[in-house]
Amino acid sequence: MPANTSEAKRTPASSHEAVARLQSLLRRAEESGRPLVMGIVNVTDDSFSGDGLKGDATAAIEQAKAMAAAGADILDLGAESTRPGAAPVSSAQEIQRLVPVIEALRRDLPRALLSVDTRNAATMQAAAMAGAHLINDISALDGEGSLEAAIRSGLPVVLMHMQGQPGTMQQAPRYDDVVAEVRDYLAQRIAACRAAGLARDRILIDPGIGFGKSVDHNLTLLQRLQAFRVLGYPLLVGASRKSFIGAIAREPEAQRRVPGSIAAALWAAQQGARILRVHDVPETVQALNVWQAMARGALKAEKPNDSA
Ligand code: 9MG
Repeated sequence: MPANTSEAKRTPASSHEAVARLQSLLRRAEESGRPLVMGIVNVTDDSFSGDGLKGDATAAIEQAKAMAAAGADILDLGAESTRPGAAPVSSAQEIQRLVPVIEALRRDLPRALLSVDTRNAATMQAAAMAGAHLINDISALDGEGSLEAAIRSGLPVVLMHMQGQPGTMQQAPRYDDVVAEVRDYLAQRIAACRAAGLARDRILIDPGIGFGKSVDHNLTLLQRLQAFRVLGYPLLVGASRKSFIGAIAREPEAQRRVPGSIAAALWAAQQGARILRVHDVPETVQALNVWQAMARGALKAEKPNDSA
């Protein structure tokens, strides 16, 4: 069926449905000892295609479907590049790009859990109305009106740490103790969200690999991921294709950082990350399956009555 917005209905996920589905996935991850895979879907600007959607929307929908078929548990849809130096995108542009994609995916992939990567309050609201299930905010709901918008949406949220702003954050990142400072920041944002009425089961945390951090800051955070357990919230880690991998591997091309990204994903899984945000879904799923089978010592998980 062609991806056509005129056919797509707006079906906002109820707060209960969004939270229950996320919690059920997280429980499954906890029980199996294997993190969830969040596939990164970029809805960037492009020209119109022949099906009534902009070309970027069609491409994003196809990419999301391929990721879901390859085993992604969550699809993270973003319309603003947060790469250092990238130009900011207005909330109106973000909404224009994201809403048709969310609506089409709700119709075509009704079982997919849809996350929206945004730091704009208006986009959070529009995405929730269109049917998103999760808000992924790199500024931890610290932007104008974001906390209120997220609470009103009823959706769960990812609170991520970032030092500075995307345009300049990599110029001179500085910490006395990167683990303690990132952890304390997340603790403060959790406290602010809880005080404003965000329920405990609507919060996920993320140390923000690559966001205002040097290569060594990133490596220290990854080495000490377990230090975030004391906060008591599920941990999301996004290391995929990031520049610290390029620095270690001496690989300037982000697309050629897949092996390093998989190494980082497996490391984060071993350290207790509950969600891995990745570009390369089939490769990461295969690596996790092999890793998990070795940890189990068997091809398949034992069913409760298999041993009888
Ligand atoms: C949008 N985005 C880019 N990198 C990210 C990361 O590491 N975590 C989260 N939550 N979002 C990210």
